[in-house]
Amino acid sequence: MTQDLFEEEPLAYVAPQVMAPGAVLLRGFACDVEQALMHAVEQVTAAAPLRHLVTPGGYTMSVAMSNCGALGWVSDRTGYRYTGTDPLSGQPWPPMPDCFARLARRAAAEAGFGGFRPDACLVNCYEPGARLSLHQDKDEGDMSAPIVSVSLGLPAVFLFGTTRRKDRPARYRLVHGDVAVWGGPSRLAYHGVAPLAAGEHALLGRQRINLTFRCAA
Ligand code: MD6
Ligand code: FE
Repeated sequence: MTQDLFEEEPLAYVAPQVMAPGAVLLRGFACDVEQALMHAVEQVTAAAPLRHLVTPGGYTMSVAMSNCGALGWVSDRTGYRYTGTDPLSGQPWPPMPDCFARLARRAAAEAGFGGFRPDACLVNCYEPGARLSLHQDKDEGDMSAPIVSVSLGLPAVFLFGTTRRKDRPARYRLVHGDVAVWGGPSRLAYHGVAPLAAGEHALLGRQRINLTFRCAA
């Protein structure tokens, strides 16, 4: 038997893999709760549908987004910001499912950030070709809290740089169940996602779902 026979198999979580000071990958950390997460994603996106936001520069994002929790991240021609209501419905964002909050808290603690209580979860849906250009997450009120990012479905190449835009980012292949956490000295690291390759995931089909947890208030 060779290792590559198992290339797409989710690994059981072992230990953090360090990307940079304050930034780790927890490989397979979300695998044991995948069914609960998927069910919750369906509930959230039924109440607050995935949509393609427009950037302040006038581009339509290739990633489709929704939110849950007290605050949700939105973009339009006037800028990026967090809102308490979904601009599509005028209603509050759906509450953060317990399985989301528990996983995010557990992942942050594993990465060395105890007491993480996110108030915002961005749900990102990537179809083949969708990408996210290099950026910093800097619209949040609490920079002492980390970002926790959960990958489900098709694999993606995650780009993770430094706090300087000009530094070439490292590339990490994220698969179903992987969790990335960045905070402390890496909280403002530039990061992004390379164009998603086509494929078919056993549970999610032709898409990647990413859940990004923040303390936004
Ligand atoms: C990811 N997403 O999809 C990482 N940041 O793996 C992000 O970094 C992100 O999707 C800010 C706003 C939307 C995002
Ligand atoms: Fe980001």
